[in-house]
This record gives sequence, structure tokens and C-alpha cells, in this order.
Amino acid sequence: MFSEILKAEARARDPRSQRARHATREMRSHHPDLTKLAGWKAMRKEAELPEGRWAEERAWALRMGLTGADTIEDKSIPTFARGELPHYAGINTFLKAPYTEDVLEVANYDATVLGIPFDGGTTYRPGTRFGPQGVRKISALYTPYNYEMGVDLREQMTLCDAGDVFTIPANIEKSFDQISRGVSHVFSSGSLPIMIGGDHSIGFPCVRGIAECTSKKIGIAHFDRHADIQEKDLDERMHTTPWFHSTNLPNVPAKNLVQIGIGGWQVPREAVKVARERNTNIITMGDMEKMGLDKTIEMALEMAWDGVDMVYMSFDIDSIDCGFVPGTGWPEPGGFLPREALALASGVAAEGICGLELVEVSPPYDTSDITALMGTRVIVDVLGSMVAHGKLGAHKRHIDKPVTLPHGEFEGKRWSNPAPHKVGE
Ligand SMILES: [Mn+2]
Repeated sequence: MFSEILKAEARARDPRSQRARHATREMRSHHPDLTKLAGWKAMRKEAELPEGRWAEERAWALRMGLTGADTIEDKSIPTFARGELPHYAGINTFLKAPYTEDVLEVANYDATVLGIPFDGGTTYRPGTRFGPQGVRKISALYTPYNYEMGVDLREQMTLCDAGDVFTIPANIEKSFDQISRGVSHVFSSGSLPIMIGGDHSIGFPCVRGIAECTSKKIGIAHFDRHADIQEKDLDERMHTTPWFHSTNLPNVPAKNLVQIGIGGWQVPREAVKVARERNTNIITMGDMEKMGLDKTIEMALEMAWDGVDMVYMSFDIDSIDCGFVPGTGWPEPGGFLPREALALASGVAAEGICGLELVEVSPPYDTSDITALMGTRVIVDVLGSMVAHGKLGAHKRHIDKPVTLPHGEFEGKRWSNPAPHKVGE
């Protein structure tokens, strides 16, 4: 037995048998249809993407953060971390995009992220008031480039983070008014509003904020396990009610509300009655499984866009199976796989949207930031899809009733010393 092992080892050391094995390996790795794979195409597509903005960001980082120590060989590394790198450092905005402290500046960007830290509409687990910060924190993990889509958001669009809307914790209606006002400001500026909730009650004031800036009609593509279309819950307009009130708006027809992923044991009969009365469109998880992703996207687009000018996207993170998104307000098993959800959201966004809300991420219930990470993915995939299909900015032509909000009186900078420190004087 031992001699057999010795013989086998000797055979393995023989250069002739090594050559033979090497030849076999090469033949196997040479896939005849390699050039038909998306991986091969994406590898080549990257070479077509510009890199100017990345060079600009590194130069900007040296200007803002000072040049790095002499011992550092990479001369693009500053002393103080600025911009994308390193991913674990810095003050996080969404995707480390510029923070537009002066919200008038959102007009300079194709899209604006705004946080809506509100969980006053929650009927079970709270915590979504921390959603915007949770999503921003883990978004620092990402680069702006997506391999399969062949897009680089930093090179192909402009993005800013306007910070959060000032919500009023104990008052739903006042918070709604603040939210609509904030969203209408961003939408009126021409920048695409991307809202990070917050619980799903924000759906109504977000849609209202957009709807008031246009005389055109708006459809809604809504991803969720829950129908969220009853009039009231616990005597208030909670996170179970946004589509009842949204589809009461004169330019938001109920027939253009498409609800994808609805099902399970958390859909109140009250909501189903309203959906039936208003003739909304519900595609269940089972429908999606039977039809497949492409057909589901096609059907959703057909119904949401029928006779309207633009489509708003509402993505409830709980539409994904709760095994993947533990940090949410009403977890429900049997939801989308992450890759199904991402494919559906990108597929619907490929025709263009007039706004996106990503809701129900609740960091206090999250594990390893995975729910917040999934939320980040939905947002960047939607933006990537719009960029890839040339749809970013398509909503602008429909802004025919822009709002103008007055700003306060103040000159100068906050927390600044009118007589700055001068060394040696
Ligand atoms: Mn839900």
C-alpha cells in the first residue's frame, strides 16, 4: 500500500505527466462560447467608460484634504480622507455624494438623495427613523461602477445628498406637510428625487409633493408584500394607507397603480376591498414565478404607463423575503429573492421614473447591515438602469407647475470665527 503511494507521488512529479495535465486544463478552460457570455462583454464594455470624473475627484481630494505624507507612494492619497476612499472612513452621505447643505444647489445635480427619518406611521416594529442613516452608512461600501450593467454613475450622471427632511416625530400630518414640501422643492429644481425612508406612510406625501408640480398624470409601480391601500389604520394615515390617499390625488389614477409581490398573511381585508373598488393591479409573488421576470416587467410597465406621462417607483424593502431583510417593520416570509427584486426594479426603471422611494429599512432590527445594504442596492440599481437606458432627466419636461419656497435671511457661515486664528501674530 505504502509503495503504491510512493509510485503515485513519483508519477505526479514526472514533468511529462505534468505537461499532460496542463494541456488538459487548458483545453477545458477554453470555452468555445466564451464571447457570448455577459461576463466577457462586460469586461470589454468597461474600456469604453470615461474616467475623467474619477481623476477629478482625486485631484479635488488633494485640494480639500492636503497632499499625503512623503512615505506614501501613491500621490493621489491625501492627508485627510475626502471623497470615495477609503471606504471605511469619512462622513457618510449616500455613496459619498456631495452634501448639498444649501438645498438650492440640488438644481445642479441629475438626482438628489433625501432622507425621510420618520416612523410615526409604523404599526408594529419602529426604527425606520434611522433608515436614512443606516442606508448612507453601508452605502460607503460601494463604488459607483457596476460590472454587468457597464455603467459608472460618477462618470455618467451627477448625484448629491441633500440630507434629511425635518420631520416631527409625534405628528403625522405636520411631517407629511414637511415631506411634500421637501420633495416638491427637489422635483421642481429638475433633479430626480430619491427618498430614503422612513416607514411607508411617506409614500403619500412623497407622491403629493411630485404631483403638485405638474399637470401631467402619474402612475405608480409599487413593490411590497402589503397592499397599503386602506383609508386609515389605528385611526390615522399610517404606513398601511399611502395608496388610498395618493390615488385620491386628481392626477394619480388608481388604474395606474401596479402592486408587485403582494401576498401572505399580512394583507388586511380592508385593503383588498379598496384595491377591488378602485380597480388597481396586483401581481402576486406566485404570478411573478409563473410568468417569469421579463413578462412581469412587461406587464407592470404596460399597466403603470397606460395613459400617463410618468411613473413613480415605491420600493418597500419587505417585498424581499424576510430571511434577507430582517431589519424591517413587518417581516413576511415568501418574498422576492434579492436578485429577482433587483431585476424587477431595474426592469421597471429602464423606462424611466419620476421619483423613487426606498422605505421600511429599520436599522435597530437589522443584522450586519444587510437590510440597509439591500436598500442601497435597489437605489443604485435603479439609477444604473436609468443611466444605461438613457432615461435620466426624462421627467423634467413634465414640470409645468414648479414650486418656489422662500429661504431664510442669513449671510456668512455657521460656527465660524469672524477673526480666524493666525499663527505667529
Ligand atoms: Mn410592506
